Amino acid sequence: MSTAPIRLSEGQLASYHREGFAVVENLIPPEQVCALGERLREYTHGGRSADKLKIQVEPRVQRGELQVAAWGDGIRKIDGLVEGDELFNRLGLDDNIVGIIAQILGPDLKMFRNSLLLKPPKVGSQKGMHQDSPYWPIQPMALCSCWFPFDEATPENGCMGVLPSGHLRGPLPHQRVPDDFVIAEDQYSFAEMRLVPMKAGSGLFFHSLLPHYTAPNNSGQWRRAIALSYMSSHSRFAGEGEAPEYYHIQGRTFPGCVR
Ligand SMILES: O=C(O)CCC(=O)C(=O)O
Repeated sequence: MSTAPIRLSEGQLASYHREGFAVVENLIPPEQVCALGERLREYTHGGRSADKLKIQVEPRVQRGELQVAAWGDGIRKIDGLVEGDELFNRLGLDDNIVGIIAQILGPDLKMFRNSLLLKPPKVGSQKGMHQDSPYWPIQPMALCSCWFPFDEATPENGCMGVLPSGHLRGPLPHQRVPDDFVIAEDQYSFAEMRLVPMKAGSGLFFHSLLPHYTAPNNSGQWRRAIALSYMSSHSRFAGEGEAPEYYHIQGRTFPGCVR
């Protein structure tokens, strides 16, 4: 039985452009979320080699300030599974995700990055308020990420918090603080933040200039999520050195633009 593709309604699309984000419930079926979670656990807790993965450990674990029972309980981030694992590859090319991204960015698409963002219980630290584009060497600053949790994301375990319409302010001044790079505090108020609790498999689509934040996970529940970040193939590489080759998602490429 074929099911209708999931797309943003006109109202949701208008809301995305106005507020900088849109939530799509039941984006990924529970059995697929479960299979991805199991695959992830094989990498982090045994069964599959993690040697080729780009892994970032929680800073306090890395410095020896916090002990964890198993190596996988201290991981904060894993990059590049869409390129390196067939299950995650299918996710990066998923018709519903890519179809919605194409509604937002147009039909010619490259992937900028994909990151698993893990907040192990009692270990996962906060990610301070930031915009993604100031971290990224891509112009114009108009990428779109699909972020979805593998576990229910709650205020207690570190769901997303966003500053609605903050993307309309353009890039904001950021500053380095210990273990992070965040929007300068005088640029916003935490009171304006909207928390976005989400069920596992629901998707948050957000603009690369939308300020966002996640709290530390002080709960006893895991919060595992993935961020799939896409850009139009009309984008330009504005970083130092030779432009990398980005993962092609669909459509055309253009001379002088990201390859
Ligand atoms: O998942 C998180 O905790 C933070 C995610 C995030 O900040 C991002 O994807 O840019």
